[in-house]
Amino acid sequence: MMKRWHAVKRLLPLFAGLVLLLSACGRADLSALNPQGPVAEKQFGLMQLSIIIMTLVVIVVFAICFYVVVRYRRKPGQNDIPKQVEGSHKLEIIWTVIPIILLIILAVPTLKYVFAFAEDYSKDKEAVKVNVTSHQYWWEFEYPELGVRTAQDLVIPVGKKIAINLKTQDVLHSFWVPALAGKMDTNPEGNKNKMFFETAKENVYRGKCAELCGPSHAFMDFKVKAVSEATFTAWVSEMKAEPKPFVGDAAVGEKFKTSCLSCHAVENAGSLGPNLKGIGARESVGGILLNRDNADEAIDQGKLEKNLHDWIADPDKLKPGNKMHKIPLTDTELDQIVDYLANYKLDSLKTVNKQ
Ligand code: HEC
Ligand SMILES: [Cu+2]
Repeated sequence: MMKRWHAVKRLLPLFAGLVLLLSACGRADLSALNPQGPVAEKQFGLMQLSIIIMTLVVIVVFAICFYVVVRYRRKPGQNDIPKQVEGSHKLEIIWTVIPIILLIILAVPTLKYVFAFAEDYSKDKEAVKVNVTSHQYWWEFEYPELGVRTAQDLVIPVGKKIAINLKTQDVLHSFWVPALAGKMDTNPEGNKNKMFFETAKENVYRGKCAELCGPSHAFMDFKVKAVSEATFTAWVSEMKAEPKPFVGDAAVGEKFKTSCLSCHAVENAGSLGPNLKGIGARESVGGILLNRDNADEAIDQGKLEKNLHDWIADPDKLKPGNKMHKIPLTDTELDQIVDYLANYKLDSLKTVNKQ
């Protein structure tokens, strides 16, 4: 009795660890096990189907195994070799046919959905088209039919199919929003992958790069911001409007133009670095420095300013190997640039950001 208790006590940290580990599963904004849209739901259905079938197989096999071990164990005084069953047609047919039937049960819905998920909505008038371009280590989102470009936060309307066209600017990456759809590789131009998803729930979903792509791969996070259709329309017109002029000293504005806008854009143009239009309304800086901890809170202006400050002061420290280098700035220049960016808000996202 004492001994058994000791064993349990020794295993306690392991159990506690497992509980802690598993309790992190199932976040509605990050988990494939907590699907938030029809594509993810069907994919979750496939997972459940295979887990149920596999569990039944394990239970039956183990039950038979235990039964045989106990029922046919060697009895005291038993020295003869039991009846051998090798070459039994009956048994061989049973253990060939049952797995085939199970595989067919798995294969039919899997194949059906593989084709359904490959459906191309890029010509569908109702769908919102987005060209996703992955970069080491950030995400660019272009809405070709709307004439809008943004980065890091993919803003989508609820209830509409989002037709995604994937490509990479450099190495292979993989686009993954676990709560909305399975992952898909981003390939170089000429070999585009397509996918789609939708959600009915307004929320901020977390996305990840799911293909090891360099030293800062683990920091290549992004968000999908699902908003109402009205908010989305307002967001699009705001994104198409003229960029907000620099506030602060003219000389700092000039410095911002020459030192920062050589790589960044505040217009709807392609650029070497992420588009900075409306950066004060984003969920994060650099994809990883969160401006609020969850979507029911307001964007924390203090956090946002600190994040911008930390990022601009030393980007390589936060994301080793990224393509933005440390730029020599005076404190005044840094403060004014942070102030401009942190207050570059978007009215359309005000309620979404709970301001
Ligand atoms: C050599 C090109 C280059 C220059 C010059 C440059 N950046 Fe960047 N910047 C980048 C790249 C590339 C990224 C994306 C880094 C990543 O996440 O991997 C970035 C990211 C950022 C981000 C985060 C954007 C987001 O969506 O979260 C901010 C803010 C930023 N830069 C501000 C500045 C400011 C301010 C300056 C001028 C002082 C500047 N950058 C100069 C290339 C540049
Ligand atoms: Cu990556």
